Amino acid sequence: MDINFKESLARRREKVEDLFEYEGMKIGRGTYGHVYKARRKDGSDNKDYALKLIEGTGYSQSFSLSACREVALLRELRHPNVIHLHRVFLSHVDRKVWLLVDYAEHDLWHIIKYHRATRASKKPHPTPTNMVKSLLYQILDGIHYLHANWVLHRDLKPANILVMGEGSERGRVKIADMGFARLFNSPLKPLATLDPVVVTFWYRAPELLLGAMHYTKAIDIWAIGCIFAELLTSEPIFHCRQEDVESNTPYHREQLDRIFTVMGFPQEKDWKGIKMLPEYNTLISQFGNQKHSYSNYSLAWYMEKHKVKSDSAAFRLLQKFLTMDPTKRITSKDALQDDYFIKEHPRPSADVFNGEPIPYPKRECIADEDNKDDKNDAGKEKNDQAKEPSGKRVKLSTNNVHQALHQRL
Ligand code: 0SO
Repeated sequence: MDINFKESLARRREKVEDLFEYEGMKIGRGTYGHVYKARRKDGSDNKDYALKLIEGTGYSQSFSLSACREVALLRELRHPNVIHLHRVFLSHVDRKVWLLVDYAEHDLWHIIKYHRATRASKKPHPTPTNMVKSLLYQILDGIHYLHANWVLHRDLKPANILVMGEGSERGRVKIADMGFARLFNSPLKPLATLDPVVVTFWYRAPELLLGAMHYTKAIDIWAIGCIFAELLTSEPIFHCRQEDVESNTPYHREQLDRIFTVMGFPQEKDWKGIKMLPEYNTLISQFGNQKHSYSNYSLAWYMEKHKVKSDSAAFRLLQKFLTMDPTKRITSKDALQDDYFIKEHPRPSADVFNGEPIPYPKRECIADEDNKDDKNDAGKEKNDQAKEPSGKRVKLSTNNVHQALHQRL
């Protein structure tokens, strides 16, 4: 490229640090990079934004291909319940990519944790029932949009469901992805081989645990069922001791045991395709002669224990999400039309907080040590939630990545 042209481009290029104030405002850190809370310096709006910094690692010429993927995906999507990418800043000199996205003050991981903590107190208050309904409706709306566009989420869990705080979008769900699982685009790709990391399989559909080769919409729907149950009870429905992942297998005996202890053991008449799954033989050899010990368990019994009536509209819909046979699971489209939303009052609201004061604490800033060795800290930020290993770094010329992004932007 003409050197003068290149220089004039560099001069005219807007810099993130000239337009946004974010110093000392780090709110998230992980293997993916860093997230800052940010404000426009010119005050042209008074909104908060999140700035996600994706760094090429210290190794020169090495760059994460995931940055490319994330930008390519997010710039195509626009829906009120999916995180919005406002802008991308490329900083050529230090080879950084900055994504300017919505700032959400809350997320379901913190919201559920808050309500769960109140149970130990004198006056427990579970998540309000109208809030549960509005949350579920907006999650389904966002997922229906993604699925209609053949985008599968693949890692739905409470930490990825953000909720907007005070402002013009108060109480609106934004589906996001902190972006760990996405780096493993095949469900069979081992989460191991990197550092021993703690991962949760609580939101994983049974067919994945039995070795299904592809992600499907039904896998996202199972996860939504798990989140719905957790909102209703403040308890992760398929809670399981967290394993250190060192095996290469998708099969996790303890997680399957937990699912059967809630749902009962799957009967072949209910799930015809189960025999075709790669780990079916493992399942039968390990559970075959004890499957009768699960015969007293059912979702209805589990939910009744947690004070959710099995003749309620909420329970009937939950059962349609948490159906073992993925081909029989409800779709997001049908779920949006369910009696729970259409017939039963109250109707879901645009502000999930329903105009009530928001009791949840705001996000706290974390120390910005500016260190290069965040990899070791990544596993410590949330001790009750999935930790997934660092991104697969792809050797690429940084210049090529910047060029690829420039062509599309
Ligand atoms: O706000 C954030 O963090 C705190 C801690 C403040 C909550 N982080 C903002 C993350 C923004 N990125 C994001 O949501 N990415 C993303 C969304 C999605 C869909 C599926 C919901 C559309 N995918 N991704 C995504 C894509 C993430 C990572 C990669 C590599 C690709």
